[in-house]
Amino acid sequence: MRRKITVVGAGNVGGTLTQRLAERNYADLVLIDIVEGLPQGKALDLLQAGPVVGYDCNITGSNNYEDSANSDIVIVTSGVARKPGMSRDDLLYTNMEIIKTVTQNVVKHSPKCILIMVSNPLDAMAQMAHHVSGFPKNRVLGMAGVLDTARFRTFLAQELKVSVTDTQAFVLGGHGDTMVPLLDYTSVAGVPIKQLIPKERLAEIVERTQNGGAEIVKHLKTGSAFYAPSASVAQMVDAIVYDQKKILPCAAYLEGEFGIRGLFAGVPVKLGKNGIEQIMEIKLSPDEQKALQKSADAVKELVDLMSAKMK
Ligand code: LAC
Repeated sequence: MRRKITVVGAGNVGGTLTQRLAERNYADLVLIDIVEGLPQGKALDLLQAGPVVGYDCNITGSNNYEDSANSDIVIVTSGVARKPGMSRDDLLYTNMEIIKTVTQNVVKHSPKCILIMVSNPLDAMAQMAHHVSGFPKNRVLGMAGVLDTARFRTFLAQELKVSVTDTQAFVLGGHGDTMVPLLDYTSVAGVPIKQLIPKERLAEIVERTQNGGAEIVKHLKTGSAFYAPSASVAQMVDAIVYDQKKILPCAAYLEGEFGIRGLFAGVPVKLGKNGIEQIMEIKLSPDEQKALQKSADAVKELVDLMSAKMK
């Protein structure tokens, strides 16, 4: 049987992600949305690009989760996006209801899938999906670290006028302005970043990374980023589909790792065919550990708000 991947949410992230996955040609795809016609129209349009681009996977658009049945991987992009001036946290109550319903539907039809969460506030929504699904922790993860790291790498490459492919970095923590770029694990062609960029300038680049999503929302005015977010998800899907055992920063459920318990936060994980196969407990400096804890505390605040609302 062909591999099957479902993308829930046919907005900009979902549509662009479906295009990226179609062009990889490794799975049949289902695009689901509650808006009638939107997933059908986008799926048909993508299908008609197949003869030109050279992919032959099936792409179905639907408003019905039955069409997503028995998916191997389900990516959830549903929910409202930020408007200028809003933080990701401002989306909490609206998106938690959406994610609850979506997760119930996904689980009902694809009980064995790996669930990748993309909706914001990311870590809280991953926590919600984990809770509602009852899935083991290796099968629920969130996309944010790859995106945040990509932004950091882009800015570093711009600063040094080098290829982005030469930059290596890790951004951990929650997907919010408390995220933690790890400078000791950041390098350019193997040269530690601290040798290449003065401290003050590096701090500015870190700050721009932390506000990377908001910078784009400010430009777009009517929505948030989608090219880099969808590319980041696609890299995670590749790691799972090809069982690459790739080390990527992802939101994962922590049970004591990095001193964090019972909470999702962005950490380096090994991604393979079983989803999260290992959490890499890399060594952090005391400052970084403190910053990661602060970031986890920010996630905890949101999780507590959700728990109170659900009672
Ligand atoms: C961003 C939003 C999607 O970081 O969280 O662009």
